[in-house]
Amino acid sequence: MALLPWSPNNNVFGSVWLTVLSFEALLFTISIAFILLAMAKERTELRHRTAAMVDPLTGISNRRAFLQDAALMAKRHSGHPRPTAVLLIDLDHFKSINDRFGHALGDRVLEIFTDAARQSIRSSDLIGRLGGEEFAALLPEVGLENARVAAERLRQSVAETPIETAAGPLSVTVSLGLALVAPDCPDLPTLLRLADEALYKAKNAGRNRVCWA
Ligand code: GH3
Ligand code: MG
Ligand code: MG
Repeated sequence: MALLPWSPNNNVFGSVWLTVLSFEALLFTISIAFILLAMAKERTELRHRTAAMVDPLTGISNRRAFLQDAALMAKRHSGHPRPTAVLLIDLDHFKSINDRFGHALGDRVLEIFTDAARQSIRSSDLIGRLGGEEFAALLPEVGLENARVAAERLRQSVAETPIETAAGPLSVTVSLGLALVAPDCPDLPTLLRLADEALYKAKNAGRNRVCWA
């Protein structure tokens, strides 16, 4: 108020400046309200988008997000001299773990497995939970030998890390199917099908092993 021009009749409330100032304050309040509303809407949208893409138990990509990101990544790395690999991973006899130790421990096994899997691959590789106790990873530019090493590292780290339960340590194993982009560059669905066939082989051969297409 001290900075406002002096009003001759000294009637502050009748001054046009007060009207201007009040109008400005009103505009300011309305703008802030709109900005806050827009921010809240954006946060809600982000939360919904994340919920649609992230598996709530393990915090990694769900099936939809994995398939979407993997298709993009496989395409981006196609033509590279070192091929891209797909790994399908399935926990062995998981139903029996649930049956013997309860669903809550089963959930914990899935979380512990996810941590082990993330540590066995590069941070630039993709990993996702396809559903239940089945997971997939996309390893771009690895080649067969490195992909086998990564798969074997993961298999071993799960097998060698028993999970503490009230009834004592529980040993968990996984079976893995591995497929590589062939020179004729098949698409992701073909790669996943090949990896699934390899996983089936690993299960039939006695589980706790890596097989490749
Ligand atoms: P295999 O070695 O042949 O893979 O046998 P499996 O018992 O692992 O496979 P199966 O498909 O028979 O059983 C999978 C089980 O996984 C059945 C289902 O109840 C359980 N499951 C699926 N999702 C979840 C989950 O989010 N949490 C828990 N605790 N269990 C789950
Ligand atoms: Mg299983
Ligand atoms: Mg399964």
